[in-house]
Amino acid sequence: MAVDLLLGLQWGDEGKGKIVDVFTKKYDIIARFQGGPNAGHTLEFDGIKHVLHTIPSGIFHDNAVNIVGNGVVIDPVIFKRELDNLKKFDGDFKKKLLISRKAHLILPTHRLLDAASEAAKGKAKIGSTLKGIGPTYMDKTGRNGIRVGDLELSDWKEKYRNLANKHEAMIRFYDVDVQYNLAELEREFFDAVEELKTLKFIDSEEYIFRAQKEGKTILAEGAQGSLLDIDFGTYPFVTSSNTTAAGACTGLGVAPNQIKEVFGIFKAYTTRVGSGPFPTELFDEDGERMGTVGREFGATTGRPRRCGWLDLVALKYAVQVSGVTQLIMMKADVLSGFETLKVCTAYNYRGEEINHLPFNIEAENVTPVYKHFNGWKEDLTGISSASEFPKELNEYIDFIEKEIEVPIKVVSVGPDRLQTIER
Ligand code: 2SA
Ligand code: MG
Repeated sequence: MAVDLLLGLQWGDEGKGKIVDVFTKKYDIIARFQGGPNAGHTLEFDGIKHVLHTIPSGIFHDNAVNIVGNGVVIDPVIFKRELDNLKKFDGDFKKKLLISRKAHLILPTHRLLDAASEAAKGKAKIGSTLKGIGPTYMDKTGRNGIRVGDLELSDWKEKYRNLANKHEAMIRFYDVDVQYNLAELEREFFDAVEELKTLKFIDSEEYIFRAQKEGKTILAEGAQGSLLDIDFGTYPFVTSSNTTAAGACTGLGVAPNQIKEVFGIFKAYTTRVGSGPFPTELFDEDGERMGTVGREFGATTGRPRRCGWLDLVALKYAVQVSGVTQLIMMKADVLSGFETLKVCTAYNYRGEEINHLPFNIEAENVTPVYKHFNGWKEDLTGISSASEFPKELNEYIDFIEKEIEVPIKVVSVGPDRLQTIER
C-alpha cells in the first residue's frame, strides 16, 4: 500500500494539524518525519482547541497509530509536557504512540546554543523558535548527536556529559548574555527522559515497511512549510530540515516510488513568522485585518505572524518541488468582507518580469505583480457544501487551480473539524 504525504506549501501554519485530524479516519498510521517542537499543530473539535508540537495530529482518533519518525528531533521535556496535557482526555494515548530509535534528542544545551547563536546574530537573527532545532540537526549531520535508541544503552549519560560540556564551551565562545542554571535544566531533562522511556521505541523504517506490505494506509504529516526547507526555502531564514516531499523519504524510510497522493496545503493568503524575505507582505490595514480575523499568532511562541496576499509564484515552486497532486485551501473565511483581493502572479525582478523564484527574493530585488479580484461579502463559516460558495470565491479558486494546474479538493472555512468543505 502506498504512502500519502501532507505538506505545508508556504512558511508554515497553513493548518496541517486540522487537516491531518480530519483525514485520520482514512488512515491506519500517521507519521511525523521532520522538525520537532518548533511545530505548533492546532486542532479544534467539540469546542476545545489543542496544540501539538511533537506528537502527530492523528492522536485523537482511536483507529490510528502515531509514529514519531527518525527525521524528527525530540525534546523530552516538551514531549513530557505534551503527554501531560493529554492526560485530561480519555484514552490510552501512550499505546498509540511509537517513537523511532533513530530520532535525535534535543538536549538542554541545544536550546541554550540556539539562544546564544540568535543573540550573536543580532539584527540578522533567523527568528528561530528557540527550541534548539538548528543545533540539534547540526549535531546530527556532524555525527555527534544522541538518539532515542541510545537511551537503551548503558553509556548514554557519558556521551551526554561530553556533548553538554562541548556545548557549554561553544556558548562561552559566543560571548553573549545567556543566563542559565544547567543543573536545574538537567534535572528536568533526566526526569523527562524517564517518561520518554515508558513509550515504545521502534525501528520505524522497518515498522513502516512491514505496514505497507500488510496493506495499511499511511499518512506522513509535514511540519513547517516548503519555503522553510533547508535546501529550497529562503535560506538562511529557514528551519534545519527538509520540509518538502523528499523529507518524508529520509525522515521515515519511505521509498520515493511508494508515495502516492501529495496533499499540499496553503492559506488563501500568506503568513510568515520569524525573519526573512516575504514579497507579498502587507504593512497596511489589509494585513492587520488578516492577522486579527485569522488570529495569526505563533502556536508555539505566541509571536504575531506577518501577513500578506497569496503568492502564486512561490506556491507553484512549492508544488513543483514536492510533486503535489491535490491542493487544500485554508482560511477562506478570513478573506470575507475584503472589497478587493490581490494575488501575486509574477515578480518584477530587477526590471524584468519573471514567474519563478529567483535566488534572492529580498524586497529590494522583487516587486510582486498583482491580479485583482472582487471580494465576497458573505460569511463562510456556516457553509456546509461547495454549492453555497459565493461566485467571487469560485472565481478566486478557479483562477488558482488554472495557474497552478492542480485541483483544489478541499476548502476550509473555519478552525473546526466540521468547517471543512470537499469539492
Ligand atoms: P527554528 O526554530 O530553528 O525551526 O526556526 C527557523 C525558522 O523557521 C520558522 N518556523 C516556523 N514558522 C512557522 N510556524 C512554525 N511553528 C510555530 C507555529 C511557530 C511559532 O506553529 O506557529 O509558534 O512561532 C515554525 N517553526 C519554525 C521560524 O519562525 C524561523 O523563521
Ligand atoms: Mg503551526
